[in-house]
Amino acid sequence: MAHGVLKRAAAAGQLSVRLHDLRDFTEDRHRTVDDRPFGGGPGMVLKPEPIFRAVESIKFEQPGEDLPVILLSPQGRLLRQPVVEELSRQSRIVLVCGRYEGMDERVADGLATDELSIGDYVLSGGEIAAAVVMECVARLMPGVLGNEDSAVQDSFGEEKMPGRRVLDWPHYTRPAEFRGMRVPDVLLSGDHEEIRRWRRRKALEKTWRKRPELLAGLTLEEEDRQVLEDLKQAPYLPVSSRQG
Ligand code: 4FV
Repeated sequence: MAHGVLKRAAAAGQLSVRLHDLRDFTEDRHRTVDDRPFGGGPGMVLKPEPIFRAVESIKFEQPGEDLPVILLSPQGRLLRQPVVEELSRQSRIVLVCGRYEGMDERVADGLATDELSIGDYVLSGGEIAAAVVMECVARLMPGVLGNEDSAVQDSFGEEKMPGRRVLDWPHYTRPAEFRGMRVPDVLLSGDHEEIRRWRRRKALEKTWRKRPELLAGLTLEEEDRQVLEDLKQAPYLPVSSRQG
């Protein structure tokens, strides 16, 4: 929160984050938030009561608000840019972060409105996953990104190819030649139409080579269909032998 996009979003009054310590919602003198799993097994499980009380205290502030309560866990649906755009349209969201082996299942069944995963791997806590969600959403807040980086040009950005989530085109900056590796001539040509076409082709090419599943089922415009046709014909040339 003290750096980068989240700091700028808070400074721009676009976003505020409150942290709620589950121990503040316990009633025993040991402020217990976890317990051993029913049915045995290793590790501990977060108890339901502190989580329910914490979220209900937030809901109590604005009765009637339909407040998204999102669990971060490997069991959640995968966080992707369309989900980030969806969340960025909400006025308020609650992110519930797990610890230990996870949370009592009644949190998912009886309190959460959604469950999100940042990827198929296991963290020690949901906080980093929550930070990923906050960073991605903050970047879409108006006035948060300086012109040095723009959400518009992002990979998967709706803007780049409306309706299509593709990988980014290659970016280059000075020097034009580095260790014998030259920047593609078209980018030095000043011919913006040619540059637009080159970038679109490169974004499609990268997506087709690295993430073909992103292109599945897409209706492509003629320009893009032609590019993919060419790619299918063109023998795959390793990176080093390709120029321009
Ligand atoms: C996770 C993920 C994740 C599971 C046990 C926290 C951990 C521990 N959250 N995307 N991947 N959570 O690994 O969101 O409680």
